[in-house]
Amino acid sequence: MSFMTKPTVRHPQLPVNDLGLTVRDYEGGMSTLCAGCGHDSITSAIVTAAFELSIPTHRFVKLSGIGCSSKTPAYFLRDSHGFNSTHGRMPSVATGANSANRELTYIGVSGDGDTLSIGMGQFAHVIRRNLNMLYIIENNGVYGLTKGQFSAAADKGSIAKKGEVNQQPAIDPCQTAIVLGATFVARGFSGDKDQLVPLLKAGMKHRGFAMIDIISPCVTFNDHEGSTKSYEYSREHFSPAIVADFVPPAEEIKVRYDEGEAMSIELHDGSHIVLRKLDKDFDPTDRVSVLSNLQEGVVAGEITTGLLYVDESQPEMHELNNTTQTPLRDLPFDKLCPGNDTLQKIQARYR
Ligand SMILES: Cc1ncc(C[n+]2csc(CCOP(=O)(O)OP(=O)(O)O)c2C)c(N)n1
Ligand code: SF4
Ligand SMILES: [Mg+2]
Repeated sequence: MSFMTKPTVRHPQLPVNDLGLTVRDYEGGMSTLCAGCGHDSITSAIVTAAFELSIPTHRFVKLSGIGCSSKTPAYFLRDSHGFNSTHGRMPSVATGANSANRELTYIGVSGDGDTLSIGMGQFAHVIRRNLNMLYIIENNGVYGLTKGQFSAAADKGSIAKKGEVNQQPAIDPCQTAIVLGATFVARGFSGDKDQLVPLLKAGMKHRGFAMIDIISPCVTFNDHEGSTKSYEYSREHFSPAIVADFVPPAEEIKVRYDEGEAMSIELHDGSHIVLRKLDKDFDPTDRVSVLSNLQEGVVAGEITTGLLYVDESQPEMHELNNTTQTPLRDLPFDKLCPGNDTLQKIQARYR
């Protein structure tokens, strides 16, 4: 139960991070999701990533829409700021919060329905603004919370639990995000924490909009034979294009890779993402070739995973708008408020 506090007893040997915090400090309330739901595995990966990055818990903001996926921010980072908004409208709330304080780390959790159905308009515009946030889609191909209707991410031909066949093609969030101009696009699988944690860390550290589409099976409504978002199907068709390692600024990149098989991308804070290419022709900085590679994967029925596209050069929303570096709460009141005379003049224009 999310309203029940987990016991805070800690094993004395539990490792601590650079802040002296344990992984328990990054957890949240008890999950109320179905046992085995992929979303709980993603929660666990978020907790690990935040702990390993040693970001103070009160410097996070977690935001969501509506759905089983959107409930999950209650299960991690109990001491951070949070806002559970309305269905498909999380990007507006994230934009408002980030406008007021650019210094915090923003994590948005959404579902495939929340993003690709009702929230598609908001999704497009938050990408276009390059809002500095990590946007996670917990993608199970169904509306889990409302009992298993097909979402816009359900593949054509996918079979529902009661036998209905989906006739419409799926919207691929990764291809869509790249076409709309997203500057960091990745895909993972809830059942592969080793791949997911470095992707989440890199996404939290990317300057700009980072989207991770995470295949997250719904064990109650979409984990049967014929579903293309089940554990079995995902494991069989999993095709990593790239393996990502996250290296913090102070750490030396020790691991050596064969030339042509690895590339290192420096993030704005000096940390690196080291990418081991499994397919020599895959270049995550070349938009056109990434899109054609993803499309080939769709035709072959494969789920291409890893860091698919990254561009560290684009300005994020505050840089585009030349807004103040200082969070609004720290600005002197006379700088924030234009004063009574100015407000009267503005109001007079509308009379
Ligand atoms: C405006 C509005 N329309 C419809 C709903 C009903 N509704 C609640 S959750 C949901 C779909 C959730 O699906 P998804 O985002 O994929 O999350 P999941 O439960 O699968 O994790 C819908 C249609 C709502 N809450 N608000
Ligand atoms: S209904 Fe599906 S998505 Fe929702 S908690 Fe249960 S398994 Fe997870
Ligand atoms: Mg869903």
